[in-house]
Amino acid sequence: MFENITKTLAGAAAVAVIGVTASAAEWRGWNIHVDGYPNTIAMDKFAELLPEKTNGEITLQMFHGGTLGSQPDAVEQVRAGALEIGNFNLGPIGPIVAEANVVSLPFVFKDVPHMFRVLDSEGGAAIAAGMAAKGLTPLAWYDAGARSFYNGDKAINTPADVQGMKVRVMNNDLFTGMIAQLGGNPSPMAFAEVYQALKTGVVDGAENNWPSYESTGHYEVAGYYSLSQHLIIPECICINTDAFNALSADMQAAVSEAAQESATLQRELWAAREAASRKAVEAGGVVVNEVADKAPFQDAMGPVYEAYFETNPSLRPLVELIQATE
Ligand code: GTR
Repeated sequence: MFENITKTLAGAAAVAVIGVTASAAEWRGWNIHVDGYPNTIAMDKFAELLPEKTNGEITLQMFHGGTLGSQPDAVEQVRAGALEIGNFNLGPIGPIVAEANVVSLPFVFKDVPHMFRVLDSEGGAAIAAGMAAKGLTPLAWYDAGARSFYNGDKAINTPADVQGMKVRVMNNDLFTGMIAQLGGNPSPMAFAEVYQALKTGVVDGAENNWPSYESTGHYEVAGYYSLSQHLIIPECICINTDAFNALSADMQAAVSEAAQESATLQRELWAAREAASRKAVEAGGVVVNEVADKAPFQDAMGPVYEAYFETNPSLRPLVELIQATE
């Protein structure tokens, strides 16, 4: 009798445990940025909203500061389902998803509002579908501003100023092509290695937006920031496609809503941080150089576009759609 009760209790406990593990998903998320960065705060907000909106069925533990690996590695981990969530820049996704690579064509967007108008249109839908098919479903888009060149010893005003310079870029043939067309030597490298590379002269320069230039301390070792604004690349909150597809329609809606709210917050924080970062680096002695004429940089990008169209002939209409979007 006693033995039976014990068995029954043990069985009930086992069912309860199975019940909990089967319904509650514990996700893990990757982010490259430090504390206080807009994306870090917004990803924490996403992690806070998920259990609220899913009745505790989904929780997310965020790993900030790139502690779970470099961005190209993390992209692969989310694709494979080893991680569920990542805040990714679309630059390193381009080599995997041809549609997503359009946003990494230099000067393809006029400005950030233009980029968001495209993302909210059928162009964005095509990019999102391409990503989802490769295992990375974008839930919402983050702002990453415009990227400009910085280096240690001179302002950059024309492509001739880039001649012979070794410039760090993110992993993507479009970026190596871009630097090569300006006469420089491209050096693809993980984000975490750039500070040391600039400091020791392994590279002469790099390129990024105001907040990353500041948060990484790159401005301390590369004090000329030239506003070329050659790349405007969005970022995503991305989820492993299988993990997303396994959710009920209600849960998918809840997760998407949490991501949208996170993105709204990120974009507000981003606008404030861009201004604050510029002010901070200027106070730190950075020489900011307004590039008076960007046309020579744009004109030099012809071969980069041609190479892209040669590899991806079917994506010409997507690029034309972006260029035709007001
Ligand atoms: C930042 C971006 C990161 C990473 C980094 C880089 O602006 O937010 O995701 O792509 O640039 O240059 O590697």
